[in-house]
Amino acid sequence: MYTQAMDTLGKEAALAPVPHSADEARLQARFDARIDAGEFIEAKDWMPEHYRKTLVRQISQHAHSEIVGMLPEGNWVTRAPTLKRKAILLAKIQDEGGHGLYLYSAAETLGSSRDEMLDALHTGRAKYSSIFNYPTLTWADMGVIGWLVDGAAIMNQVPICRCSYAPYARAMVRICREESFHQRQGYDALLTMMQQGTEAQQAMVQDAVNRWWWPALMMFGPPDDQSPNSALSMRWGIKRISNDELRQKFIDATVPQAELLGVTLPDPDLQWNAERGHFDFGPIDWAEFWQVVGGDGPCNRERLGARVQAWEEGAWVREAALVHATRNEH
Ligand code: BYC
Repeated sequence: MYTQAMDTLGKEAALAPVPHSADEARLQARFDARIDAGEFIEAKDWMPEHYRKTLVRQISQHAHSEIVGMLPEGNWVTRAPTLKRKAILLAKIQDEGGHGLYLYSAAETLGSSRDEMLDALHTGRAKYSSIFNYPTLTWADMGVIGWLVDGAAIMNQVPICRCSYAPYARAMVRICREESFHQRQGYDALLTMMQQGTEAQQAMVQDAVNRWWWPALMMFGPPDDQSPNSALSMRWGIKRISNDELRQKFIDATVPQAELLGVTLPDPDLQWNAERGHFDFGPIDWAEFWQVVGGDGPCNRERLGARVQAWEEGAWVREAALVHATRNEH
């Protein structure tokens, strides 16, 4: 699997746009040398146009994921089982709003306005993580989102703290710290239900794990040999670890946690492979992934509809803020 992926990455890296002039070639060579030396790129530094575009795409999609990710959890704020769980859930959702703001700010340093990015989200041109197009049916889903979804997010995002684009890397440091709290609170909620709960509550946890396991594995993106953006993103130090490698690391870390929790993961092919030093796992339904990414998942319309409605209903706030800012100029 890995050899094939590396071959593909090599071929695609050759597709990097060629410089238009001798000047650009010189700047490009200097940029490549800085990347090779592990230096960070700042907003005012010269960068290839494709690097800028790739970053705006990834960072804005990441920001969209954070704010759309607030919606499935928002569904449970009024139904949290205790005051403590409600306070934790509210704090987590607020953190996610904050992550969205840091990330939109990081993308703005690349010359893309927040209005442009949000317009791309609202008109369906920009993606956000496939995971948030699944419904949250029971309270156990809040725990499983923390454990598996935030767990997958951390696995993917810790390497981004070393992303070559410094404003993104800096934003990720704080985000990852908060994500660790999110993951722990989810695991803690599930542990309480599994160890102190009724049989019905334990069954609810197992049902939530069954529904979220495969979509969580899809969060890491398509297999390396079907990932069109990976080659250049790896070359430029935007991505440090490939989609498949991160997915494998996540599975290896999560299986023992599931055992401790007392739940089974819904994959009959999941077993330790001593030769590879990793867990083997069954086939992922990539047709389902592409259907959800293409806008046709269980909750895509509902999620986008909620975002558009929030944008429209917030128009008066933006207008008032603009008028206030203009008055303060005088
Ligand atoms: N969902 O060439 P590839 C969180 C798209 S967690 C939807 O491998 P790339 C949170 C991809 O955009 C989630 N689309 O792409 C957690 C590309 O399409 P475009 C957010 C996906 O960018 C808890 C196409 O498929 N995390 O925030 O090299 C609570 C081909 O893929 C997905 C991040 O965004 C997907 N799962 O790698 C609240 C982390 N996977 O754009 C919030 C930063 C792939 O060419 N992002 N696609 O039209 C990344 O690390 C990378 O963008 C990815 C994809 C690994 C996700």
